[in-house]
Amino acid sequence: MRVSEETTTWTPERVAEPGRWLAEAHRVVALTGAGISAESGIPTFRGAGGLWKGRDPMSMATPQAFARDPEEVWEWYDWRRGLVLGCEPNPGHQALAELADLVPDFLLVTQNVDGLHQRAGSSQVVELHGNLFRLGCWACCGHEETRVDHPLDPRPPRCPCGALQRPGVVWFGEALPEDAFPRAHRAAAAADLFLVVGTSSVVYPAAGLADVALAAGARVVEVNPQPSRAGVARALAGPAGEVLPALLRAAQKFRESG
Ligand code: BJW
Repeated sequence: MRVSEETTTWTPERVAEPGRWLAEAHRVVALTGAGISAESGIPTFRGAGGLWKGRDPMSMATPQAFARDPEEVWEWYDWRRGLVLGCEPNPGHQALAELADLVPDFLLVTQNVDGLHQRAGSSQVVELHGNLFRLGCWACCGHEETRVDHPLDPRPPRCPCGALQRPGVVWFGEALPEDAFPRAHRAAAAADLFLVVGTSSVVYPAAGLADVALAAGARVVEVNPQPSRAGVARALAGPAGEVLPALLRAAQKFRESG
């Protein structure tokens, strides 16, 4: 559901109260999506600019596409690795890394595969959809490795078992990494405050986490230039790189004065 931007546009005044909620919360979960990396120069999946290197990401991010043409899909992911390596975390990533020091129990759950949260200094990150720099076995032998070099081989390299290797990300119809979703779900169910940042909230099961938190009585705060959710305690329409630092400052100010 799309919420009116007019009534939700962020201002320092509209951030003050959620800042207080943050300062008072014991258990906070932040769920991030592609929008938080947009200001670092990484395109989002849906909406304007959704064509990446002439390809629709939705048609590439499937096991069917890799089965049909592993070299094309591999080459596209390798191009994305290069793109991400040329980008830096932005103030939105950095604010979330700092929030972890403010809140007693903070968990960062991301749908992103770009590793920018870790590069911004977040140490506890649940990656629901894998990571661009991880490689897995297409035949599911269980072999995994991490490679940050770029470019990688022009064709999918071979796994030690002889099968092709594939990008270590989660494609449509595939299960999320073992433990990632149960951990995120447990944290959402126990959260006082749940932040939803830069996601269109259309991909499940990630999008359902905010509903889990809402049903358990948490306040949900959304940060997105085009808020995607109904039922939130506060929608802050604006870019994450501006709104999250303001939210962090508001929480810090409340702590210092309290
Ligand atoms: C800004 C901004 C700024 C811009 N600041 N914000 C229940 C109901 C219906 C369907 C399903 C269901 N449960 C499962 C399904 C099926 C499917 C699904 O959800 N389909 C729907 C699309 C209909 N889900 C799956 O298949 C999942 N697997 C699964 O459920 O497995 C079950 C299973 C169990 C056991 C055995 C086997 C199977 C897997 C989902 C995998 C998603 N993969 C991708 C690709 C990852 C790899 C890659 O990167 O290539 O993940 S798809 C893509 O979408 C990517 C993203 O993580 C994900 C979410 O996108 P996100 O992050 O929300 O980005 P956008 O572009 O959509 O939105 C960006 C937002 O940012 C916008 O709102 C902007 O306004 C905002 N923005 N600038 C803040 N500056």
